[in-house]
Amino acid sequence: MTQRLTQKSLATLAKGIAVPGYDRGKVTPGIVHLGIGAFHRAHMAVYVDDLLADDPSWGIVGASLRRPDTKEALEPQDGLYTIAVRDAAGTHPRVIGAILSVMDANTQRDELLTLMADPAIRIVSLTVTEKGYCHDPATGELDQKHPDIVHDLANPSAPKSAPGMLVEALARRKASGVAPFTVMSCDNLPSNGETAKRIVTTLAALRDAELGEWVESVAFPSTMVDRIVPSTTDADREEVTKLIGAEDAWPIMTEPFTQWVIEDKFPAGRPAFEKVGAQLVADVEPYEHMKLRMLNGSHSTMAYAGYLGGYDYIAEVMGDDDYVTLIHGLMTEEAMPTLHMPGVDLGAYRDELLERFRNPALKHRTWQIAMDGSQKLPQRLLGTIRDRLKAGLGIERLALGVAAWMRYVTGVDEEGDEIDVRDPHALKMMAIAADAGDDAEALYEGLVSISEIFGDDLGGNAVFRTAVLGHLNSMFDEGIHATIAKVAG
Ligand code: CS2
Repeated sequence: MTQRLTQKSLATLAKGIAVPGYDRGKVTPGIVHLGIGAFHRAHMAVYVDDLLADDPSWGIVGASLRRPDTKEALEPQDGLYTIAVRDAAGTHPRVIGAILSVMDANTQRDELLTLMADPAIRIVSLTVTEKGYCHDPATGELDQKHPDIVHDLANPSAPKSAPGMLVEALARRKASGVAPFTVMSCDNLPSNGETAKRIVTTLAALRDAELGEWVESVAFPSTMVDRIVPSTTDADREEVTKLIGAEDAWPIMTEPFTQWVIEDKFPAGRPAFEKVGAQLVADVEPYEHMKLRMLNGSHSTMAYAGYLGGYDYIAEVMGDDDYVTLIHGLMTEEAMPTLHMPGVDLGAYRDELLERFRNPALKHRTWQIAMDGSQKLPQRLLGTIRDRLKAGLGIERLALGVAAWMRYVTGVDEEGDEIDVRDPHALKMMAIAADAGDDAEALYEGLVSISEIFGDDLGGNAVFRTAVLGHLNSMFDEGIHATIAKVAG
C-alpha cells in the first residue's frame, strides 16, 4: 500500500519533488483563512509558503464554513498537500506546507472564533466565493433577508456566515482590547475590500451601533487574484500519488500562471508578499476591472455558450474558431475600450489569456465555471454593458454571453437533456423558465425581473433588450452554433 503524504513521509517522496524548505515545527499561525478551498491552496498559500523561511510567524490556519471535506483530507496529512502545475510539457508537483491545520466551522465554531480573536492573528483572509458574502450582487449591499444573516443576527455568538464570523471575532477583539486584524478578501468581486467592508460594517452596526463604528476602523484591502484552478478529479489524485510516491487525498491542479495585486493597507502588519511576486499597489480597482471583464467575462461566456455547444472543457471551446473569434472580439472590441490601464498592454494581456484558455493539460469544465451565474454576471458582463450603453457603444458579444446564460438556466440543453444548474437562485430561475416554455420574450422578462442580478435599470433598456432577445431567439430557433457563427461573421 502507498504511504500517505505526511510530515514524516516527506523525506521519502520521489526524487526531485519540491517540499517545504523551512522548519514547519517553527511556523506559528498569523493568518486565519476562511473558505479553504482549492483556489486558496493554489494561490495565497503558495505565496505564503515561499515566505515562511524568512518569517515563520505567518502560518495559515484554514477554516471551512460549509463542508468538513478539506479538513478530513488534510488532517491525516499534517496539513500538507501537493499543487500540480500543468502545462503542455507535463505535470509538475510541489508540496506546500503553509497550512498548519484546518478547522471545520460547523463543529469547531468557538475554537475558531477564539483563534480569530487571538492577537497573533493579524490577517483574516477570505475565499468564500461570491455567494459567501450574503449580499445583493447588483448593489453590493448586505442582503439583510439572507437566511444566514437572519440567523447570525439572532445568534451573534454562533454565526454561520463569513460576515457573521468576522463580526463576532472582531467583537471579541474589541471586548478584550485587542487591535483588529486586517480583512483581506481574495474573491472575484469588484472592489472586493470595499464590498467586504460595507457588508461587515453593516452587519456589525445592525448588531450594535458602537461595534459598527469600531469596525469602520478595520482595514479591508482590495486584492485582484488570478490563477485558474479546475476541480480535482480521481484521475488527478491517482496521477499525483504516482508522481510524488505518496497518497495525497486532495492535490490541487493548476496552471503555471499566477497573479496577485494587493492594496497595501495592513495596519497590523503583513508578510513581505512583494518579495514573492505579488504586486503591492495603492489602487487595485483598475486591475480588478481588467481581470473580471476580460478573463472572467470571457470565461462565463465560454462556460454557458460552450456547455450549450456540447463542449465539456474550456480548451475544447478554444478549438472552435467561431468561439475564439467571439471571445477575441468580446475582449478587444467590447471590454478593452471600457478599461483605463495606463502602462498595461491590454492586447498582450488578452493574448496571454487566450493562451491560458488553450492550455490543453488543464481540464477546466465549462460546467464548473457556469455555477453561480447570478452572483457572477453583474461584475463580469453587466458592468461592462452598462458602461457601453452609457457611451452609446454596441454590446453584441456581451449580450450573447447574457443570452447564453438565460438559455443555460432553463435547465434543458439543446438535446433536451437536463442541465444541472447550480445557483443560489436556481429554483426561481427554473420556475421562470418553466412558465416561459420556449417563449424567449417571456424568459427574458422573467429573468431580468430578478433585480439582484439586473438591478432596476437594465431589463427595460431597449438596446439591451433587443440585443439579448435577438440572440436568445436565435438560440431557440437555430441553436447556439449558428448564433455564434453569425456574431463571429
Ligand atoms: C472562473 C474563475 O469558475 C469561475 O467562475 O471564471 O474561477 C477563474 O478561473 C479564476 O477567477 C481565475 O483567476
